[in-house]
Amino acid sequence: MTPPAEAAAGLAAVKEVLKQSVTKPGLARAVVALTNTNQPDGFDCPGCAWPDSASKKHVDFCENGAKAIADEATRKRADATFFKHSPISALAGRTGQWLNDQGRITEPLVKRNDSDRYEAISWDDAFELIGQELNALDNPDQAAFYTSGRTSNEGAFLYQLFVRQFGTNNFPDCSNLCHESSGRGMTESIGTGKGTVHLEDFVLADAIFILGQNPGSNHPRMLATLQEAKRAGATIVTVNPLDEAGLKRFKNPQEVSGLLGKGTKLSDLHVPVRVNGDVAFLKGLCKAMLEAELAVPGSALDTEFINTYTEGFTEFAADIEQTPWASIEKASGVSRGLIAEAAAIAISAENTICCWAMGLTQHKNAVANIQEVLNFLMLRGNLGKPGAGACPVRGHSNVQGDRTMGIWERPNAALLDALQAEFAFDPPREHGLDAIDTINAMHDGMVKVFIALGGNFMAATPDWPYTTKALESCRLTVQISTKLNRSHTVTGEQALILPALGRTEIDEQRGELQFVTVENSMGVVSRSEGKLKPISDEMRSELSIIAGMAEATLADSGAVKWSDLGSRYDHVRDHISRVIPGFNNFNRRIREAPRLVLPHAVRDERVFNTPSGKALFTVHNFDLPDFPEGHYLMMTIRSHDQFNTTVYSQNDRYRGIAGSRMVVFMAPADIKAAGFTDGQLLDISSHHKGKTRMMEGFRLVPYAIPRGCVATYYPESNPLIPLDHVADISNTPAYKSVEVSLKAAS
Ligand SMILES: Nc1nc2c(c(=O)[nH]1)N[C@H]1C(S)=C(S)[C@@H](COP(=O)(O)OP(=O)(O)OC[C@H]3O[C@@H](n4cnc5c(=O)[nH]c(N)nc54)[C@H](O)[C@@H]3O)O[C@H]1N2
Ligand SMILES: Nc1nc2c(c(=O)[nH]1)N[C@H]1C(S)=C(S)[C@@H](COP(=O)(O)OP(=O)(O)OC[C@H]3O[C@@H](n4cnc5c(=O)[nH]c(N)nc54)[C@H](O)[C@@H]3O)O[C@H]1N2
Ligand SMILES: [Mo]
Repeated sequence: MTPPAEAAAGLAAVKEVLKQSVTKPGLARAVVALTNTNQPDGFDCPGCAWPDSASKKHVDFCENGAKAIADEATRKRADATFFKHSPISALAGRTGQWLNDQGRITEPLVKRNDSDRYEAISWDDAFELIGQELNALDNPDQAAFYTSGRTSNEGAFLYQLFVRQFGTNNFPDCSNLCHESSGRGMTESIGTGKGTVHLEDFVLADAIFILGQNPGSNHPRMLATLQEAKRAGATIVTVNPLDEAGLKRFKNPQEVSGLLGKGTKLSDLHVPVRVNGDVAFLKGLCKAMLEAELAVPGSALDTEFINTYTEGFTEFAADIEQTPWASIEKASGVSRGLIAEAAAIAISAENTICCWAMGLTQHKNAVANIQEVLNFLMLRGNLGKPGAGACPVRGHSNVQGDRTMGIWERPNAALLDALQAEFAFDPPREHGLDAIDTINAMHDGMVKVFIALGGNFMAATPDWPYTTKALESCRLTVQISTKLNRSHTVTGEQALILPALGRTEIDEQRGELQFVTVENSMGVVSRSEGKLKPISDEMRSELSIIAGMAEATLADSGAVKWSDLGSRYDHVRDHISRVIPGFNNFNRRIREAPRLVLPHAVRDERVFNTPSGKALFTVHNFDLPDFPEGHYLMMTIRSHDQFNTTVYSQNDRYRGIAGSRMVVFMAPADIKAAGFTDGQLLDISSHHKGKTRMMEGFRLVPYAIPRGCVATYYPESNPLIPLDHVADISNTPAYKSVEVSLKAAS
């Protein structure tokens, strides 16, 4: 434990890039990879979904993008020989970090009935097994098809076509675990689930509120955008239980002053909200603005916008008026004075952007969080004008595109009609299972085949013992993966691992180089073409794997020749251009210009596609924290050295942690009150609906976090997360609102 950092990036980031690049892919491969990252003729960084810079830069990657690339570009191989010597039961005892460190999966593998080992299998036999098992089901709804957010647009489109032709909408995906609450809240309030800003809006913003997001670690390229915005005069407010280093100062590694100087101050006002205190805080913010308007009419609200474009304001204002300051302060943990300071910044700003991520979306009342952000923005007309808007910052690099392409368990009729017209089949109309419902369905024997296009479903989801049992109840589990992870150690009766090419790799099909496309967090589509030679000839592209599974399961039909679609991505794009809105003439346009901007009704035209055609003010209540003595609210967060379940090291540089991720952050005053000592080993129990889950061995770290709140790292603490503790409406696990108690390790 050392004191937390006061600034992000700088020389330390450059050193880390070099270290990772030399040790994993080697310098030569690393140079090819990094000079092609986020370049028009190169590939999209497989890290986060923050947009590339519009102006051409020679270097457009960050420390953590470089880590993700090095991790994929490694020359190390987990091949059949490795698996021969590694029974699955032994792998199950290893850490996620160790599993990932074994290298790339380089050939298809099978675990047969009653075997404890993976062994090599040919691609044809693997596809045949999948086809047989899928076709042996009583009905298509007995299979579920997971997607993680690295899949390309073309891969996602082909996958949903396969699955819908097979006959189900069971599409659990990482969105269900991530920004689902944003999508649901935004769609109801403003008629779109996508963010309403562009990268170019940031330099036009007067105020930027960043809520529940840690861009220094999870979207480091965003810091350069914030730096530009600051230089253009923006004021930044951060709302977060932790005063994250990355939001304090930024040392831009691409500027001499960033490497050697103090860097740029980013946050002007930090609001240390209690975990899950955001509804109360945002209501306080709105209350202060309404009070200012009452005192001096015309001073704080954009009444013209409210009257022309919204409905529900009267009920909203009445509810805010009735909400006492005392309960706002108590539930948010923020003083009225500090709320007033934040409100003053909002009122003096002509244009305000709100950015948010998992700190808002992973709570029981997460949809309410998002809708309160929209209420706040609407008060001053901050939707559909330059320099202002809602910016849900997406996680995986193509998670937004996967949804656009139809990876959704609740497809709308327009998509299904378009698929029907294009491919002449009857797509299933009933909604399918999301991630949490899939786990329950597997557990109860309703789903028997589980196929995952990327990701690490088992480790990313709550309640590992329950999820393990669910996966083990399947007849067949299939993981299409680049790297070994915990999900490969938890199998159905039979299991397959199918090795996929990654973003960084050359994808040649029938002698022709292929490229794919991705959509960033701001609705801009760009092409991505890998440049590295794959380390094994046995790895296949996601599209060709999907086509192989489909061909073995379904026959070709008039419009669909699977092997053609799996090897000619232009043909997939032709279908996309006719099925998905905004993609007309896709092949031509994506070749003519490096970026294709998708239309967006709110941003482009101030049109709100809600049933009434107006943006909706919504009313939400909040609970006062009322845990029994000795209980705390736990959030689970990412370190600086991981990408989701892929852990690169045991360190978290900005928070001053080295050597272990099994730590629990707690306020010094709470440590004292509980009679604990710094560095002590604790056991943590979570409590939900009468059920207790316990984990041993967390080291206690005193940290500046609001009282009554604690933090641990994801995914290590996922066994503590109750599966049935989810967000209302969006069904996203409340990973950041877990009631826990702590006791000295026995
Ligand atoms: N390097 C790297 N990049 C990543 C990822 C990664 O793991 N590593 N993951 C990718 C993915 S899929 C995603 S979704 C994003 C995640 O990006 P983030 O959302 O930034 O990640 P988290 O660490 O989950 O937590 C976000 C922040 O929310 C705060 N927080 C927690 N609870 C609350 C609350 O109740 N209220 C408020 N206001 N704040 C709260 C935490 O203190 C933390 O700073 O990043 C993406 N990019
Ligand atoms: N407690 C807690 N749990 C959480 C969260 C949290 O904040 N707290 N966050 C949630 C969020 S926001 C998310 S998005 C999920 C993430 O859930 P997932 O997306 O399921 O998990 P990842 O860790 O990103 O998946 C990593 C694996 O993907 C595979 N992979 C990587 N690249 C590729 C590729 O190009 N193709 C293929 N086919 N496979 C590839 C590799 O085998 C790697 O091991 O976790 C969720 N779980
Ligand atoms: Mo995510």
